[in-house]
Amino acid sequence: MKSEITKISIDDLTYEKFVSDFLIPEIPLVIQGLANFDLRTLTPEFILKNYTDENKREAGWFDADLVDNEVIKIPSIVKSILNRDDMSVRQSPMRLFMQPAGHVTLPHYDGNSLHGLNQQITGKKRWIITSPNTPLPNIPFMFAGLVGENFTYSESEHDYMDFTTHSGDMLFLPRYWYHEVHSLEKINLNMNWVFTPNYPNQSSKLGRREVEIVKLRDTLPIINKIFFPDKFTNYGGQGTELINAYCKDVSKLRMMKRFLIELLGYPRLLLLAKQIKKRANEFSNNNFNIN
Ligand SMILES: O=C(O)CCC(=O)C(=O)O
Ligand SMILES: [Fe+2]
Repeated sequence: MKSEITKISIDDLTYEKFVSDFLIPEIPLVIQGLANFDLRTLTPEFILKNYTDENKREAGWFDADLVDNEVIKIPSIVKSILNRDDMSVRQSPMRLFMQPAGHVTLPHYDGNSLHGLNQQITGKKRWIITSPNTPLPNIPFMFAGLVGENFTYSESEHDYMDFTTHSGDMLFLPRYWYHEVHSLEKINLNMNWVFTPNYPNQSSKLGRREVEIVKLRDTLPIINKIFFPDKFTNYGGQGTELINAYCKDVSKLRMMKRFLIELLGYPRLLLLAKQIKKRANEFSNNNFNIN
């Protein structure tokens, strides 16, 4: 079913309401009306000059350490969330995305069980996000959709939302929600603060898949080498403690079933590999490529 995302102005949203109605039940929300940035100083040129450390280049974004200064002021709601005892925050929890008009980020969900608070700075982005209960087919062991370029969402198969973020909007995107993101204006810049709950959530299909994959990665470390670019020992920014918490009630049998389910995706992957690779390359090449 297609549904509307809830939108609430920051003036009408208390931290307590955000936590009880969205963060803990893991429900997406657009918070509107944030005025923490001065667009005269936080320009694309400023971002290009200060946030292109090649050591922090990732698949389709740049990581950055947390800053809270005159130019990038972290909204107080974000600060309170990053300081919570039940959330784990990685070393460089800020992600920057800046793409030209027409760019489409291929459908995927974020690894490391990340929640994101994703603020639109410049331009506009169209988001199509899909519930972790009705996910797209997954690339074996990974977090991107096993779908071709002509994939369409279906009201009968997917619970999804389709909306646009404008400058000053901040999307709370809970873990395991698939997202496909279209860049709509000439320059489209958004900034995502990411964090991982230090408890699993097995109430959805993808939440169950994740704990099974964490168990597999813990039991058969070779899987990490083959499939995952990031260091498993740093899972969710914390490593062992989180890994144990996530996979503690996954039996060996359940883990092996997951292994087999993932292997079953290979024939389809072979069929779609070229298209998916092309889209993944676009995600990498278009980032910060705004001229
Ligand atoms: O903004 C985009 O195009 C992609 C954003 C994204 O994937 C994320 O914030 O996790
Ligand atoms: Fe993402």
